[in-house]
Amino acid sequence: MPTTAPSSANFATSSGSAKIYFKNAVTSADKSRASIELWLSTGADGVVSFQAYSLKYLSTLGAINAAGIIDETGWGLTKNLTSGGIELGAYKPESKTPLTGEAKVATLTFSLSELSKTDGFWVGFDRTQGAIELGYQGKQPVQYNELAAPLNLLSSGSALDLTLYHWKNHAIIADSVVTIDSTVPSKTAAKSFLATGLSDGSHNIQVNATSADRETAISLKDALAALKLAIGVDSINSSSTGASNPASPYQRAAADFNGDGKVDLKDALEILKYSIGVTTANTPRWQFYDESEVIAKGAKPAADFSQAGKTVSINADRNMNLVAVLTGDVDGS
Ligand SMILES: [Ca+2]
Ligand SMILES: [Ca+2]
Repeated sequence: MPTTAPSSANFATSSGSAKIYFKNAVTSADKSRASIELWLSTGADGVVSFQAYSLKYLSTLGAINAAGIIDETGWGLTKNLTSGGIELGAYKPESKTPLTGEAKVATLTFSLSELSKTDGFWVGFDRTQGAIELGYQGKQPVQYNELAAPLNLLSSGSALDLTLYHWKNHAIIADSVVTIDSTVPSKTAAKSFLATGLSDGSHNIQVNATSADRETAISLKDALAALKLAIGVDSINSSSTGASNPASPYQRAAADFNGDGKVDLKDALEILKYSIGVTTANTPRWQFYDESEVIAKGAKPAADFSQAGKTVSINADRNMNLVAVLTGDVDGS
């Protein structure tokens, strides 16, 4: 199960900044093995050496073994494993160029004992045990000896992978501002939002889109569609074919322009005003609904994740799809 990597430190270098951090912590399902990667973000200067004398793995029982430290950088990696501590040193061979960008320094792999599973197992930098040092070509090395709290690999929590898509054309929406318990999740290659290391229990998810395209999406057709819904005609003409189709729950949500929970003539009138450029009390707003919400016939979805967000219970890794609705854009054009 992946976790967050809270243990990291920033270095000020002569021409920028560098960072050392953990990522990609994985604990096997039976909690018998754990691994974590140590990464370096080099900043503007090329790094030629790396030394850490303060890397610790901590167990109340001392029943942990380091199964291996694997150098994947192409550099020589020296290592010294002591009881509960790991010293790492990496040096650039003459044939190699300085490290720039993001570089994986090492993968640390641990076998875990039965007892450590209940008592916990930690890996991190012990700030009392010495510095981390980054060496730069022709420049003074920089040191850092304060790091965030160690990472408990056995309390790694759950991951939430959140995908947002438009209700009509199913286009993925990736420019939204997503927060989970006030933390911004990372964006994946698939344009979803991934939060990891979530503890069991309730979490607040907020989604607020910043997407443009509001003016052009809202036209007279939307005002007419809202008008039909307001007078009880539960069908809407397709923006592309003109065919009359039953209104979808998301169209009802889009038609409630003033957000008072019902679709009436006030909404139709405001959408009409907006479409012709008259100032309105309400403006188009993106709303997001859980795809799995059960919606009664003729109703609209109720749980909007925009603004204050919604509370979701998370007890295992899960994917969640949220359907995006732009208020006022009733036909989804
Ligand atoms: Ca309304
Ligand atoms: Ca429209």
